[in-house]
Amino acid sequence: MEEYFKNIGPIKYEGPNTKNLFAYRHYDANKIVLGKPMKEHLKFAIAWWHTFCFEGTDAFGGPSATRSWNTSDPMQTAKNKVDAAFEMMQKMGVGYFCFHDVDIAPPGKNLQEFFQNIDVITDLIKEKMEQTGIKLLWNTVNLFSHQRYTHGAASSNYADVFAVSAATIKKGLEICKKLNGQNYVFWGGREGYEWLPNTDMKFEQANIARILKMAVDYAKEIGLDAQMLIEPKPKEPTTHQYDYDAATTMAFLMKHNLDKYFKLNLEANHATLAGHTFDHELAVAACFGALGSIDANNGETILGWDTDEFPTNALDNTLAMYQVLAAGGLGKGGINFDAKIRRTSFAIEDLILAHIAGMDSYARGLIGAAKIIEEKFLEKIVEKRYQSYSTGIGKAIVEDKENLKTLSDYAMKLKDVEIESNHVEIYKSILNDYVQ
Ligand code: XUL
Ligand code: CO
Repeated sequence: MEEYFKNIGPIKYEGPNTKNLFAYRHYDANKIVLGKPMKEHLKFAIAWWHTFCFEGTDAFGGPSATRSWNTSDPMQTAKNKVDAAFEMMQKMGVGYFCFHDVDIAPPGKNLQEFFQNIDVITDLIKEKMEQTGIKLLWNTVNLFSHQRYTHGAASSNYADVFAVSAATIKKGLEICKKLNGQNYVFWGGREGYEWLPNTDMKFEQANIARILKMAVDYAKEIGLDAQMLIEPKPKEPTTHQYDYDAATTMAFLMKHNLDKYFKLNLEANHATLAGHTFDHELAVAACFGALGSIDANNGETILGWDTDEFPTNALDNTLAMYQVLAAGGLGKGGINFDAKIRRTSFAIEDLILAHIAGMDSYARGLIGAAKIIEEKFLEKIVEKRYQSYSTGIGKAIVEDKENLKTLSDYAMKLKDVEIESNHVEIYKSILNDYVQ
């Protein structure tokens, strides 16, 4: 078997002072943080598409990277990618992976051939999983790249496209069951509109809900107990994606009585595209008890679009991990690097270095967030801000003992309403002390 990441690894923790680029400086898998090892807080996953399929292309140019797993035979290439993936994950000590159906197997001439190819490759993946103990964090199906999905998948104006989408999701759920996936993801690729005046939005959303119900029913039928996840995104590729952000997606799920079956897979770059910070999206999901999993990356705010960079902003990651810890963790979810190397980082070792960068940055985030929690830095600020609700009239309000008439009587008798400053600048400055 060919070695793809030659002379590299195993990648070990060497601490922040190491000069070795091929070492973890902050991610120390077995170090106990808030009572459990880092590797359990940070269930990192490698994304097949960005790591083994992406070759550095952008809108202005073709591949910048050459990968030796590529051959003229698509099935051989797919098999080589399995070897490369497990070699990389083992060398890095990464315990999970994620993929779309199209990432792992060639399309063949028709759906039948595609599904056969998937069966062959998933046999191979299953074997490797058994040998290594590496797990499938989630899989999904790509219902957006093929020409047939030009007008959407479940939201397409063509019933045959809806049917092919259903068949593909059925296969996706079967793959998840076969590989014991912890989660199953729906990202609404082209489920949105290009131009509102030619779109029946209510009809399209009802059809998306229909296919999700079918998926829930089929998962039950085959005994799949993976957590179902929806991944919000506000735009790209459509002008307006229906699953705009966490709040919009929860409203959609609740309207269609699907909220008990789904949690959210939140992606940092999607949050910023929606005009939110990433921790905002995590907090919204947590409010609904729907914080499922993370697609870790960074957007480039100057460019604006979905650049899917590796996450290296320690403050952002600290605030994100704070939300995760405050919500009690991610359950079956994990931290999938939905991130790709820059076009200029075309060397094979960049795949490893970029993941080290992302893992170290999240480890910094975890350590900083744990310190915030241990020292109750933010908890104390929040507690103080809302203290008027812990006694007197405030307590009565949150205990639902008041109404507009009783509050009106109370308010009329008030001489002065006193409020205090937030002192936000100094607390923002002190927060920097927690960033590792
Ligand atoms: C697209 C995106 C997808 C999903 C899975 O922006 O994030 O890769 O994570 O389909
Ligand atoms: Co994503």
